[in-house]
This record gives sequence, structure tokens and C-alpha cells, in this order.
Amino acid sequence: MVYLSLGSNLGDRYAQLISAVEQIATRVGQIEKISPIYETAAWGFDSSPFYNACLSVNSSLHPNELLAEIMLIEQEMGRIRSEEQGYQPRTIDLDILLFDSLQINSASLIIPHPRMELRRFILQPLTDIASEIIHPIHQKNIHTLLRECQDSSEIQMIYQDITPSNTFEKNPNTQFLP
Ligand code: PH2
Ligand code: MG
Ligand code: MG
Repeated sequence: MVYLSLGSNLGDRYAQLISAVEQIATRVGQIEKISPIYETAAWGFDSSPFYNACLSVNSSLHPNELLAEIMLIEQEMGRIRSEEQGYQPRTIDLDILLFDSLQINSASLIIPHPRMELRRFILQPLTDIASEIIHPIHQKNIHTLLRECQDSSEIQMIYQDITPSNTFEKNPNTQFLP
């Protein structure tokens, strides 16, 4: 199983997450679970709030093929990578968090995602769909990593359920939490 993180803080954040989910389903593999969408304060740089979510997908792609595919989806969705140093606002960011229990450390790809345990915007949605999965380096499950995480940045659930039957109606109002 592959666990991906999705993020957007530029343009129509909801539409872009949904569109990324559709692209992943057609080009990466069958989606097993999708977390709620959270609105999260920008972590590590001064920028507008993100929408973040995580999903699990059954893929027959090899890690490098998967990376190439999600980078292509980012590009097609208007992701512009500038030469500037540091984090930039983005229409869509797709990151590989975990790939089975693989550990990869190449110049272009590091798995597990090297900063995932520092980020509530990753650990909260990942706990929603995979609380018992063991992190192959820390040897702790995701829920434990969330409990131990020092990140106190703000995070708020916005859409509880964007699984496809709801998703493709494209009617966010029906999903809005009270
Ligand atoms: N992604 C980053 C840096 N900071 N902050 C939030 N809230 N959400 C993100 O997805 C995010 C971030 C680098 O990819
Ligand atoms: Mg990222
Ligand atoms: Mg990225």
C-alpha cells in the first residue's frame, strides 16, 4: 500500500484536491481510503492556509515511476516550481509518505517522507485512515507519532468525507461540518 499526502494553498483548494484524487485514481491505482480534508496553517513558511488530506492507494508502479507520475500530475495541474529557495505557495503538492515498509534514500526520492513525523497536517489525516500502520524507521504506529508530535500549528477539519460518491457530485456545501 502507498500513502500519499495532498496539499494546496493557491487557487481553489478544494477543487484541486478533488481533481488530484481523480488523477491518482486513474493513473496511479485503486484508492483504498481517503481522509477528511483539513484546513491547516502554513508550516515552515509564511503563507496562506492549506487544505491537506492523505489517501492510500494500491499501485503496481515502482517508487520511481510513482514519483514521476505524481510530479506529472502536479505539473499538469499548474504547479510551478520557482528557483527561489524555501517553500512556495502551490496549487497542488503530492508527496509520497510511505510505500509498504520500504526505505529509499536516493538523490531524487526519500521514503518514508523525511519530515512527516514533525507535521500535524500529515499525521492527523494519516491517523484517520491508517492509525495502526508502523513507520518503518521509527517503529511506532502513526497514531503514536501523532500523540508524540510537538507541532502545535492550527488544523481544522473542513470536509469529513470526500469518498468518490460524494466527491464527484462536486457539491462541497453538503459536506460542510456544522
Ligand atoms: N507543505 C509544505 C510546507 N508547509 N504547510 C501546510 N500546512 N501544509 C502543507 O502541505 C505544507 C506546509 C512543503 O511541501
Ligand atoms: Mg510537501
Ligand atoms: Mg512535494
